Amino acid sequence: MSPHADPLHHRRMWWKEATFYQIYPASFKDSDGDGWGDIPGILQKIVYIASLGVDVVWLSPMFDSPQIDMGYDISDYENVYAPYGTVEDVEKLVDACHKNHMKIILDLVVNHTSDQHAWFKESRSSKDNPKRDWYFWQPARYDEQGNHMPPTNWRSYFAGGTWTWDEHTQEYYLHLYDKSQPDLNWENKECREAIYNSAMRFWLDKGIDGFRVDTVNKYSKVLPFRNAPITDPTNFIQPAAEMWCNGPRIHEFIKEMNRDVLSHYRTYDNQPVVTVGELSLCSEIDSVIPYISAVQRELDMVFQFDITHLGQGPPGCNDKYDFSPWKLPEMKRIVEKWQSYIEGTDAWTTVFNENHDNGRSISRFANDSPEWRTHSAKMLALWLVGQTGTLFLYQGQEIGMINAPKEWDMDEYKDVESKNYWAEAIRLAEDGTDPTRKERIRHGLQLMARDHARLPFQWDESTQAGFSEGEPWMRVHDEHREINAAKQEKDEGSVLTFYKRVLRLRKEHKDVFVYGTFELLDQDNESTFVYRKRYQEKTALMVLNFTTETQALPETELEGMDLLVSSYVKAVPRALQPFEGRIYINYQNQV
Ligand code: TEU
Repeated sequence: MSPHADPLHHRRMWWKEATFYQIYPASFKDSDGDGWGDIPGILQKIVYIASLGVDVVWLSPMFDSPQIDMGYDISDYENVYAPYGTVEDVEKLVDACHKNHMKIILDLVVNHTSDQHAWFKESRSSKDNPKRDWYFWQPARYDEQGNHMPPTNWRSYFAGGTWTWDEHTQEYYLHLYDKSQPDLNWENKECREAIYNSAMRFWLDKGIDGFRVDTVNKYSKVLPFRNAPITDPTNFIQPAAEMWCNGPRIHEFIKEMNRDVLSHYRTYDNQPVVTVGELSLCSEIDSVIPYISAVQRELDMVFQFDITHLGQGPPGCNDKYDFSPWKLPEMKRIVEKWQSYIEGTDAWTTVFNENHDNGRSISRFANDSPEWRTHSAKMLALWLVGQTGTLFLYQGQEIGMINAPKEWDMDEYKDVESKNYWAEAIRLAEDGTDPTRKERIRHGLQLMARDHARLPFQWDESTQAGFSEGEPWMRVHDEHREINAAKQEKDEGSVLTFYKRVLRLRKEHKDVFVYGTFELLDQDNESTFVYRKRYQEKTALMVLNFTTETQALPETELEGMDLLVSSYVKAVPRALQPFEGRIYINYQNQV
């Protein structure tokens, strides 16, 4: 056997080979003209989704919610946000996915609820309410003047502190995100049981095939609560991730969730249900593996976010949107790390570069100008499909959607995080703490704000891009007449046609693309990204040009290899054209 025989010792599983497609319900398709996407809208597009060649739909939260954080603030797990439809509509969607040979997973958002959830309303009603302990309540501390102070100095994700004072019962409650998103207390067994019943079993019983598990590493907090060390002397609030990320009981909680709930369910075609956890602020391989090592029976896989943090300030600090320019070798190091870390383990990895929490990949990682954006989209498609792990695409990626135009006013940004960072920037600039902050944060938001991914899907060239007959909740991209699905469906050279083709190729050669070992070949090159994949005797070479200039091909690596696909209609000998991507493959001794 060659040294590359069965390199990963990985059992083949349906979810490893599947391509997932994330749908953000607010922005996909509005069927009734109220300006909000909805479930019947998704149903209208089910044939389109299936035609992409994806295997699983991941539906972002469609639960009842006041929408302070776009549905990640849930007020009732067992109901659907009325503008999106009804529970019956979701049942129809589950059915339609299955009839079209796709599975469907929902978002499981159980680190926190909305403050409008009945559980929190009860909890906040009195100190002796039976659900008081389902959330984290703490008495105030007092400063020398006798003013009440929050129990700790922690900074929350969306700018601001993690504690909000409740007048009624004279205590603070904890929220890692917005003040409308109080954290559930997983230490309380009754609370965990309620979560399992309401957020999980309710939907699993309706036939869903698994979950994307929101903020999966934050349920266990370091107790008793204490201050985070002061790393930002200009502020009272301090980055405090170590107080809630990968906390002392986290693995116990996830194991319980798996053992008591998930392990009792199968997919519609009688396979194990799937989980993919959102593992933020976790860059140490040794801390990631325990969540996904198969013998641990926790999660099947996780999203690790080093790639989407490229160019951002340290996560959890007030610098997230203070853009720092990066060079290609940095990106390559990240990809190499998270491609190869599962080798020799029983864990599994994921491949993605977009989701609803990030700017569009073309705008961030390549070039979104009219001249280069189509080439950029196709090159990035090859960057993705060659990589080992489960592939996740985000709606609109397949037609090369790009960030909102730079000319847009900050008022067009609707996201709570963008708004809070922008308000903070204005405050810190105007009080003289950081005079250039506004310009820097505006630039960062133009590149990386979560809003960019939330623009309405561009279906066609009509006034609202075919998204809605009414006024969309978020402005439609000015370029929608150029970038839209209808136009691309008819065009052999479009990003959409290319995506369909390369997703098929990924399946045809899944041994080397999905399961192969990864080797980076040009670490220090700032213009090209060349990586090799191997599976037993089979070899593939991905050659990607990240510049607007022609680049040389790595000729010696190409010996004995055949061109499988180029992102240009016509690949020229000996040179990679601007933003061209190619895949070469060695068919000899094919397995
Ligand atoms: O995000 C969790 C999270 O902590 C970050 O990884 C994420 O990047 C976020 O944008 C904070 O900057 C999840 C959801 O994906 C996000 O949309 C929600 O806002 C958040 O949870 C709270 O539920």
